[in-house]
Amino acid sequence: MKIVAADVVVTSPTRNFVTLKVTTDEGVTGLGDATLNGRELSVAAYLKEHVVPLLLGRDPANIEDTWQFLYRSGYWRRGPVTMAAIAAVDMALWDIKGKVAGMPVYQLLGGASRRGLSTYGHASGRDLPELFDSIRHEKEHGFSAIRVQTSVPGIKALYGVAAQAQASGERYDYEPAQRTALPVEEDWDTRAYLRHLPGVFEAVRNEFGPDLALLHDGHHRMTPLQAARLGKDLEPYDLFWLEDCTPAENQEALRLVRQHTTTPLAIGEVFNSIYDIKDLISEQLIDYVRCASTHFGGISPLKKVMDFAAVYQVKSGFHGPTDVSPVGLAAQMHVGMAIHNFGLQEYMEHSERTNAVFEQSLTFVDGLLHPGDNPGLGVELNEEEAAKYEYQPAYLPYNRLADGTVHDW
Ligand code: KDG
Ligand code: MG
Repeated sequence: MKIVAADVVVTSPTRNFVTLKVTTDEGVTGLGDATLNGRELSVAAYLKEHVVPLLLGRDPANIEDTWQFLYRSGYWRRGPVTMAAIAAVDMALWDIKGKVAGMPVYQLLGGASRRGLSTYGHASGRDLPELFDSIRHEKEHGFSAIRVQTSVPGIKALYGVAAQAQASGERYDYEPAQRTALPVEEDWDTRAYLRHLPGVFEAVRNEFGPDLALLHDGHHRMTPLQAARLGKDLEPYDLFWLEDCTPAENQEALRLVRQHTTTPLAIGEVFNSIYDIKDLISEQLIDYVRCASTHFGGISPLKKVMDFAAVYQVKSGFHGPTDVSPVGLAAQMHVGMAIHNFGLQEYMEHSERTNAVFEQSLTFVDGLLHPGDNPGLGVELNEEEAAKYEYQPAYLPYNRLADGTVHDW
């Protein structure tokens, strides 16, 4: 079998997605996700200009060889653009392999290690009543693990907090980050945040009891010492994990955080290769790997990093926001089904319009996500629907401190 075409589809059904569709001479097609939030067209161009010409004529069966060829022959290794492009090819080839075999990809990765994937939902509120409402809503939706993000007095706009309360009965705005034609400025004050957050978790624990798994995303904003203090202050509330407590590019920081707290740590959503995370795993400085199939080079490296992590009792907590497309989500669901050291899957649910563009076999029942048993990844692209939605320039926000200094967002 040979690859005869590889097309890059950019579509924006409520948000931008970059999808690679690989076609073989036998008419089998495979899909891959190459979406890089806020920098989408750079990956589309990388694929079109530098990867598609290399794929034509190759045997789609040789996934590992193609991965190594794209990684090594480019000379300029790693980086989010390169690795998202390689990820899309890797996923598309696994999709094709599954379709040819007549099996879902998780079967090719070793078969199911569980009935389905435990997931976490997202709650936020500008005050405690709003936050409690939001948590109740997520619980009713089937989640038994919930990420809690809250406003902080004195900070106007805060990561992960919806700007409006949900109207009763309506789905919650899970991913409230502003997306605008130019980046909007938000404000930040770490001391105010550190003072406020433990009280919120105390109130949530008192209201919802000890069973509910609670998570929190620090979104890279603290120094190691601040993160260590927050981890300690949150210990009485028994978090499932504290995510991205320090900027991810300084992995040394986690050594200090780890020395001071037993709050479990999760990191990796912005990592794109094993070299970003290997020391964190082998030194047991983290508990959960947050890497996403889309930004980590695809299914092949995600499976490998999790097998490596298994040696150190480190589990998965793959990044599943809505900027990972349904194809990327499916790819990591198949990995999550197969590995022994699965931990928890982030699940943000895509919009109805997105689900019309990406027809999926996934199921979500009683908090358990399953990729379905269709051959391959279980996602098909409805190209007519995709063509309806043109690319929209959409930047993430950024932060400034009170004195005007740019801070991590
Ligand atoms: O593109 C950025 C988002 O994916 C990120 O802000 C979401 O941190 C995030 C999360 O944990 O889902
Ligand atoms: Mg995060």
